Parts: sequence; structure tokens; C-alpha cells
Amino acid sequence: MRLYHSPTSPFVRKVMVLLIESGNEGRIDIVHAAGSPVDPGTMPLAQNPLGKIPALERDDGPAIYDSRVICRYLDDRFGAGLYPSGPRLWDALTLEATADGIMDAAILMVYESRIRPEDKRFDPWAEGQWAKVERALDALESRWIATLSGPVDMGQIAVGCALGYLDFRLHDRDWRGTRPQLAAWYAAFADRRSMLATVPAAT
Ligand code: GSH
Repeated sequence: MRLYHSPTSPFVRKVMVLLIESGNEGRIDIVHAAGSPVDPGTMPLAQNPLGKIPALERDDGPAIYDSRVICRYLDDRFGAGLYPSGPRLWDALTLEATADGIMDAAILMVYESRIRPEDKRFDPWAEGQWAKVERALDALESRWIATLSGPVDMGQIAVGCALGYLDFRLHDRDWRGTRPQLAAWYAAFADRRSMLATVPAAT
């Protein structure tokens, strides 16, 4: 299997953390890909018409894409058990969706400041993205700490990757300030071997 990968993508990081947590990192070949909405560069367009990573070439079927699809597939294929069974599944999936939404909004902010020419920027749009992130973080602080503190699952992994991305690309925004429980949870989670092995490198 071949994973289209960038070390700075939080969506790719979800996949890598799943592989490491389940002891399967050696079973996937990594193919570096880079690009953006304005220049697909080396993105795997044949494997994912949306031109995004991660995308996964499988040996038992056609390529698949979207981190949630890939994580579900790999969890099933390797019996990783990172998607709980029973009612806890809905918590894990909702947490994963919340984390992915944080990443989506944060990435749009990064594209806005890195790609859009300065004279065409519209600050209320970027601030609207940050408002989504803030609301999601407030929900994690007020409603999800008990779930985050349970046995490790894909919801927690996704939240860890989302918070890591905020530290990596939006460190001037203080997400920890009013969220002490989430900050404490992340400090412990970020110390896992899978998270330490996938810390994004500055580019
Ligand atoms: N929903 C997708 C997933 O979960 O895999 C989002 C993936 C995504 O946005 N990846 C970014 C990307 O490929 C890199 S972090 N961006 C290129 C583009 O939007 O053209």
C-alpha cells in the first residue's frame, strides 16, 4: 500500500498516528506529495480527483481518500480497534468530525494568509474560520474531557492532531488560555510515542 503524504498535513498525521498506535507503520510505503488549491503540484490527482492528501493506494482495491475513510479502512484491515464498538462509536466519530472541522478551518486560514495576495484578503472571513475553531475548542473543554480521557481511540487521535496543527501554524492564537482541561489533556496526549514521532517539521 502507498500513502500520499506530507509531514505538515494534520490529516495525514491522523493516518500515521493510527499506523504507529497499531504497530503497522512498516506496512505502508510513503510517497511525498505537495500542492495547494491554486497549484496541485505533485498531489495524487489520479488517486484523488479532489487533489488532496492523504490518499491511499490499496493492494486489494482502488485508491481511497479522505482521512476518515482511510482511517476506517486501515483500522478494519489491521484490526486496530481504534473505532470502539457499541454506543462509544458515535462519540469517537463525533470527536473525529469535530477535530477534522478544526483542521479544515485552520487550513483555510493558513491558505488565506500564505496564498491569497495581501490586497485581496478579507479579514472577516478568516476571523469567521477562527470563530469555528473557538466554538469547537469550547465544546471540547466543556463537554468532551471525559471522553478524551477514556481508552485511546480515533476521536482522541484526531483531536490531538488538530491541536498539534494549531500549535504548528496558528501559534499566535492562544487556544489554551481559557481551556485548562483541554490543555492538560493535550500535554499528556502529545507525549505519546505516536505523536512524538509525527510532530510536523517547520517549512
Ligand atoms: N477532508 C480531507 C481529509 O480528511 O483527508 C481534507 C484533506 C486536506 O484538506 N488535505 C490538505 C490538502 O490536500 C492538506 S492538509 N490540501 C490541498 C488542496 O486543498 O488542494
